[in-house]
Amino acid sequence: RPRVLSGIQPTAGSFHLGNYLGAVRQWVALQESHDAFYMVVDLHAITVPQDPAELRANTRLAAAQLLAAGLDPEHCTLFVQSHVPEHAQLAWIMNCLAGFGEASRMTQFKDKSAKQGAGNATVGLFTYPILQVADILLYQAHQVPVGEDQRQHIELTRDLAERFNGRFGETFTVPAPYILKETAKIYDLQDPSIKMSKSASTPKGLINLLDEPKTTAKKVKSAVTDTDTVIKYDTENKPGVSNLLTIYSTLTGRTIAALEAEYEGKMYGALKTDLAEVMVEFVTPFRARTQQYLDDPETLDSLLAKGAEKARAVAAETLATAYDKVGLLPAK
Ligand code: AQP
Repeated sequence: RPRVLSGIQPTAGSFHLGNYLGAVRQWVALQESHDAFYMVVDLHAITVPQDPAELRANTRLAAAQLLAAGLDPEHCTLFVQSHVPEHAQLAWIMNCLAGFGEASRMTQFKDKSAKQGAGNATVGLFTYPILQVADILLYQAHQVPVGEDQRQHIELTRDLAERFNGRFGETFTVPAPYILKETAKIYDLQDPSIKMSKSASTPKGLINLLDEPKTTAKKVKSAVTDTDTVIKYDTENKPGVSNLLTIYSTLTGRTIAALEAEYEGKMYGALKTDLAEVMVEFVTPFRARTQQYLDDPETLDSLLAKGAEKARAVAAETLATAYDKVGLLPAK
């Protein structure tokens, strides 16, 4: 079975709709057809300041949400990144292979470091994409299911895998991004020209899956559309409406064409009211399931421990090969 790997940060507490539709939803589907490794990337989270107690709680919360979304530990390997020390170890090797210039070209670093103010970003934030390279290569992943914003990091992963293989001999699988066109980028509900994001979106533009369902309904109903009245998928001229149609279509499994036909001649209000209902139906059981997993932290922790053990078996083997290829003297 081909292998997939992906990760999500435990930073914001609740996942947002972009995380779910852009990434996690695909993870759930791929666990049936692929040898799937999914992790909560706590080492990535600390590239920006975190409160230690909150980070710990959010790491469990992220795992609980992944299970609530449908990940099944019998069908995938679910773990916490820091439980597998090989990630940091391979990242060092990759740091020594990556060029300063190529790392400097990562747009996410440019955006995120700008937010921290000149000179304040950590070195960890700068090398974040290189840690991501290690995350992926450790598992010899064939595909990486992510949102569009991660495409550049997957390209870097491919470049470094090829560079390593070229220099030291065939070692790493060169991975491909797995990005579904329809949901590659879910947009902010208040500003459909930017992606929905925990750091850039205003609270009204961001759908947190763990929000009170009535808050979610309100946000959907006050989504920005346009001054036209036609409900049609047209990302160029109608980005707000198109985003709502994408969300609606993905959550219900109905095609955009079917939705356009259903809403022909209807007002934007009708679309928003119905989508609000669809959203509430989705988030209500999601919240309840997340809470169930949180209510039993011992089971959750032991499930993560088992996941880490399975992940480590694969990661340790890859790391040993990489160390050997590079010429590090094995400890006797
Ligand atoms: N708006 C989005 N549309 C589609 N996919 C998205 N992803 C994030 N936003 C969207 C995908 O979610 C996965 C997890 O991403 P992450 O761990 O990087 O999450 P994040 O950084 O918490 O997401 P944000 O909101 O994008 O954070 P900031 O604002 O800090 O940049 C990834 O596969 C990502 O592509």
